Amino acid sequence: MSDKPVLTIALSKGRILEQTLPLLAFAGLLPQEDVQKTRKLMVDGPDDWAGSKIRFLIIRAADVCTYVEKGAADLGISGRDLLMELRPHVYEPLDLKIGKCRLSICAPKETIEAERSKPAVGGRIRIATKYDYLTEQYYQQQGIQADIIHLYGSMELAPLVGLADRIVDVVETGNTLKANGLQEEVKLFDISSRLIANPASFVTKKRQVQAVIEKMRLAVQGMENS
Ligand code: PRT
Ligand code: MG
Repeated sequence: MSDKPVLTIALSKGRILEQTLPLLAFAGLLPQEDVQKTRKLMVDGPDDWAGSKIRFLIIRAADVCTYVEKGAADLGISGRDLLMELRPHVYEPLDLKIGKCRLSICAPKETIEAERSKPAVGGRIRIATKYDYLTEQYYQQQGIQADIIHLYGSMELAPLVGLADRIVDVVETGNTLKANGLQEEVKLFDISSRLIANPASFVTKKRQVQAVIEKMRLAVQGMENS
C-alpha cells in the first residue's frame, strides 16, 4: 500500500547535520542512506513511521526556513540566527540544543581598545555581516548610524582589509576570531538549532507532526542525559 501520508523534513547540510543525525537516530528517524556522502538532495527515511512515510530534504541552512514556510517541507531544522534574521512564518516547537553558538559584534582588538579610551561620538560605522536585519535593528536601537556591508561568508576578513570596522557573525569557539586578531565586543543572542514546522501541516498532519515533535523532545532529553 503506498497511500501512507508523506512527511517531509528539511535538514540543514553543513555543520548542523552531524549533530542532527544522533537525534534522528534516537527518534528512529534515520535517513536510509548516508546523507553526509550522498549527492541526492531528497533521501528516503523510514517507510512506516507513526503511520507515515518520511522523506528528508538536504539543503542549505538558510533555505530550510523557506521550504518550511512555503510548505515544501512539513518540518525542518534551522539555527535560531537564521530564524531571527529571516523571520519566516513557521512554528518553533522545540529547542534541539545542538549547533550552539552566539551571534556577536566583533572588532579588531585595536578598535575596541582605542574606543575604550576615547568613545567614538557620531560618525558612521561599517559593519560586515550576513545578518542585515538583526544588525540594522541593533544599531538603530543604539541610535548609531551603521552602514551594512552584506557578505556571504568569511566575515572575519572584512576588518583586516579595511572593508568594515566591525562584523556581526556567529561565534562558537572564538578560534576564527582569534586567528584573525578580532575580539567579541557585544554578545547579541545565544543561538541553538530549532525544530520548525509549517503552520498548515501542524493542522492537516497534526498527529504525525506532533509525533515527530514528541520523539525529538525525548531524543533531546536522551542526549542531555547521555
Ligand atoms: O557555510 P555555508 O555558507 O555553506 O552555509 P551556512 O553558513 O548557512 O551554514 P553552516 O552550516 O555554516 O551554519 C549553519 C548554522 O550552524 C548557523 O546558522 C548556526 O546556527 C550554526 N552554527 C553553529 C554556526 C557555528 N556554530 C559556527 N561556528 N554557524 C557558523 N559558524 C562559523 C562562524 O561564523 C565562524 O566563521 O564558523 C566559524 C568558526 O567559528 P569558531 O568561533 O568556532 O572559530
Ligand atoms: Mg557557514
